[in-house]
Amino acid sequence: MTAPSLKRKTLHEYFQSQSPSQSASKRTLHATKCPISTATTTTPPNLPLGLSIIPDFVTTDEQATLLSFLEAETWRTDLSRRTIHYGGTYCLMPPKTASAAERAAISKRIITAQPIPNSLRWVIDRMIATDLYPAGFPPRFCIVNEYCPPHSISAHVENFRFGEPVCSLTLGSGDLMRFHELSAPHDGSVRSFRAMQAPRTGRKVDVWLPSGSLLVLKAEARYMWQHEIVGGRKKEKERREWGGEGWRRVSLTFRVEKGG
Ligand SMILES: O=C(O)CCC(=O)C(=O)O
Repeated sequence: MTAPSLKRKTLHEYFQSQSPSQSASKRTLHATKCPISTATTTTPPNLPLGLSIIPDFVTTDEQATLLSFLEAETWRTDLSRRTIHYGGTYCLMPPKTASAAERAAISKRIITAQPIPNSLRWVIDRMIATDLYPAGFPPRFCIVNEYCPPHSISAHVENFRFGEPVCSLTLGSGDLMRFHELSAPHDGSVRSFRAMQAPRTGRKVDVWLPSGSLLVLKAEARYMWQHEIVGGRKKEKERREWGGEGWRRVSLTFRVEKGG
């Protein structure tokens, strides 16, 4: 019997042939203790302008329904954390030989992916009912990220190809999101390593994302602050303290095309 390859799939391989649905072990919703007072973390005095958090945007039962639906979906494994891209995939890695013009074109490119499924439609309807998006211009893009204890997402600003707001729903365990203020707008992607070149002012703010909450990023918070989920060994230990062995956050980040 051949051992399964441990090599991560490349983005290219994914879009040549969709991988079969990964057998997903049944995971249960796991309560997390908020590490510090929610009042001080969700509304720190220096909160980036345009950032808001709607607590309890979905109920615990709704979270369980969403998580069990997502579990049966096809997940990508080309990063350390599992992801699903609905609507399209972007922030593509340019070949080393690409010219500046080719790089700029690639950074704007979106490869069509399966549309946001009907089972997630009610979340969009609720965001419309909350006046986050107009009914005639709902988000068509959603990235699902699964974070288990050591996982992270590097600091970045959402691609300027998309408009605002960018909304991220937290399912399962809560976590901290770190924001870094920039001195100028910069949407260099993590994949191209350009996100690391963004000009930071040095101001950073940690914001607690409670389970079931919706993070809303508009204006400065969307364009002038990078957001990051810090992972690694120290964070892994903290997450186990907050949520035990079952700590797991799944986020759904919705994006809308510009022009709405
Ligand atoms: O996990 C989150 O809430 C944010 C995800 C994110 O920033 C992304 O997918 O680009």
